[in-house]
Amino acid sequence: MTETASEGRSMATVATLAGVAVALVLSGGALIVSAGGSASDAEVAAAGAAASAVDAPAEAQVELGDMFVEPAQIEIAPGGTLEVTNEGAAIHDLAVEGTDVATPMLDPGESASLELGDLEPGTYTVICTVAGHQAAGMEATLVVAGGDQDEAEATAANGVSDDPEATTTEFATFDPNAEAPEGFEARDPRLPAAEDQDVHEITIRASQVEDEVAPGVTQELWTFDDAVPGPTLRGQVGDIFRITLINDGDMGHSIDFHSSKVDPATEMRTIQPGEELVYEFEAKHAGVWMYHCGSDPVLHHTGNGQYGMMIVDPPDLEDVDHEYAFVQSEFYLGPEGEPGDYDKMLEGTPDIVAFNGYANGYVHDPITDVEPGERVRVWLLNAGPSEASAFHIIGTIFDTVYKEGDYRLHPDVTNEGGAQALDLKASQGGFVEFTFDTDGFYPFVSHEFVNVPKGALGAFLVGDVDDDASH
Ligand SMILES: [Cu+2]
Repeated sequence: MTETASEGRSMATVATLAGVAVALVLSGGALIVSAGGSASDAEVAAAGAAASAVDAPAEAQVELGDMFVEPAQIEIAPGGTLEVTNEGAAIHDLAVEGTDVATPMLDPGESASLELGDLEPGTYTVICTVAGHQAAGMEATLVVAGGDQDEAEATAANGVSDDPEATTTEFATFDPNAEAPEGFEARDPRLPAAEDQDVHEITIRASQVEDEVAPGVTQELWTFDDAVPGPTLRGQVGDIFRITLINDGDMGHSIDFHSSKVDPATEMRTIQPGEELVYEFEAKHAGVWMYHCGSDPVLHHTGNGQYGMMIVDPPDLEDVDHEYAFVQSEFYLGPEGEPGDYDKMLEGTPDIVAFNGYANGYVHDPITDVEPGERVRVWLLNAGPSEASAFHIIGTIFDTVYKEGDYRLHPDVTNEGGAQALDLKASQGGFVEFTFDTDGFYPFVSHEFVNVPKGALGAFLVGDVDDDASH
C-alpha cells in the first residue's frame, strides 16, 4: 500500500470514520404482525382444513408498497386467501416463489384476492416479480399452517423467521487500511481518442457479476459489460450512436443515455432477461454525460453499479499529452457476495466512494506515466447516485475547467485565473487540465472530505519518484 505524509494524515482518520459507517445500519429485524380475519372465521376455516391449524386465519390482508410487503410474515390456513392491496405508487404483484400462485400486476390502489388453493402446508417466500423489486425489499414469508404446524407456531412465538434475510444482516465492511490483493491493477484510466467515425455501433450487455470493490470486499454488482463503471464511450458532436442493449442478467434492466434526446418510453424501456433493444441517437451536444440503468427502482440499479461515462468532445478540443477518465461513484455494501443494500441507499449512507469502481484503487496502483511539464486532461463523471464530488489534486492547479457543456476557465483568458476543484453534483461531468511542475507523489481526492476515508482517493506518481519511498 502506497502512503505519503499527506495521505497518512487522511488514513489516520479512516479507522474512526469506517467505524461510523459500520455502525449505521442494522435492518431487516423480523417483524411479526398477526394476520387479518377474526379468530372465529379462522377457527372455522382452519378446522375444516387441518385439525392442527386452528390458530391460522383463512384470510389475511397483505399490503404492497414501494418497496415492501407487509406483514413480513403472513400466516394462513391451508386453502386460505390473501387479500392483496397495492398501496404503493408503482405497479406491483405478489407471487409465491416456486409456484404458479400469483396475483396479476396491480396498479396503484388496486386489490386482488389470491387464493392459495392446494398449496401444501409449509413455509414459502412471497415476492413482487417486477424486476428489481424483490431485491429492493419486496419479499415476505408465507406460512401455510398444518403439517409442520409445530414449527410454524414456534417460529411465530419466537418472532424468528426461517428466512435468514429476516434476521440480523451481516454486511460486508470496508477496511481502508487493508492491503490490495497481490498483483492488483486498477482499471486502466487512460482514455483513447474518439474513433474517427460518424456512426458508432456498440453492443452493451446488462448483467450481474460478483467483483471486488475494495480489498477483500466482493459484491454482486449490476453491470454494463461486466464492469463498474461500464464502458466509456466517446464521439464527436453529430455522431450517431447505435447501441444494442442485451439483457444477460436475471432481472429487468434498461439504459438511459443523458446524451440523447429520445422518447424515454421506447429507447429507455426495461427489457427482460434474454431480450435486446436498439437505442439510436445523434450526439447533438458536447459534454461529459452519464448513462445508467433506469429500471425501477433506479436508485438500486444505479447504486449497485449500472452506469458509465459517455464523452462527446467539445469542438476544437486541443491535443494534450495524457487523457484519463474517472467515474466517481458510491457503494452501499450488502452482505459479502450479495447486492448493495437498498436501505443504505435510501438513507444515503455509502460505505465506499470510489474512482473507477474500486476504493483507493489508484492508491494501491498509482498512475505513473506523467512527466513534469506534460499537459494532462482528466475527464470526470460523478455517477453518484447521491453524493457530490469535488475533484482536487494535491500539489497542482487547474488552468482549464470544463463543466456541463462549457468552459468555466480557459487558459486563453487574461485574468491568470486558476481552479482548485471541479464540483459535480450526481450525474454531472466535465474535465480539468493541468501540469505538474516537479517530480513527486500527487494525491487526488474528492474534496467532499467525508468521502476520502471511504475510498475517494488516488495518486499520480510523476517523473522520477522512488515508488518505494512512498510506501
Ligand atoms: Cu438495471
